[in-house]
Amino acid sequence: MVFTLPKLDYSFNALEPYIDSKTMEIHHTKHHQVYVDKLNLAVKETKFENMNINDILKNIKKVPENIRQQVINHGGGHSNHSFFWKIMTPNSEIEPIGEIYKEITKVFGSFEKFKEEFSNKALTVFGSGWAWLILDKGKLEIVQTKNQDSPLMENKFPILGIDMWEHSWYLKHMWNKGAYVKDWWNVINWRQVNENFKKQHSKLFK
Ligand code: MN3
Repeated sequence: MVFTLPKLDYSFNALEPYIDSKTMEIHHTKHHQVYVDKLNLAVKETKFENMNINDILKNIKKVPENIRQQVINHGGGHSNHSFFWKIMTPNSEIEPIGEIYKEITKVFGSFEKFKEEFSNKALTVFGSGWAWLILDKGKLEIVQTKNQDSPLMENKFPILGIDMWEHSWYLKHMWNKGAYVKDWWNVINWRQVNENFKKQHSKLFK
């Protein structure tokens, strides 16, 4: 057991009423745990056991073909979910703060316009996948990825992301995924999102 399930910074019911307690519990202790377990199985007795998952994903072509797809699926799942838990909080600022506020306003015109564009990207994920705000060579962009594919595999750095697999909302919102996306905006940890942006940005422009 090398990769482990990260602890949540808040309790399962902390994101109520927007994300329900049962969904959080199952999502974290069952779904995410399976990604961790299957990743461990895939990299067992290889050098990848001792590496950081994000570094592995950034260099995915160096992973031998016989285990590569397993690492993409379960390593991506582990990385994406670890990221996702961090960008949510019961103490959301509701609107972006700091540097990311300035950049979002600059690139998308306003926070409202960004929110609309991002929500649209999330709602048009067909099948299972994610919508992301990423930095691509220093530029903010909204993209989708399929399944558990990580933006890191294309050298794109996640700043904000939403899980668009049905397991993220079905217990509470059922068929109404629009309601899930709408609710999700109330639990974003903009402090963390701003840190994600500053960290990647300073790496690029130092
Ligand atoms: Mn999920």
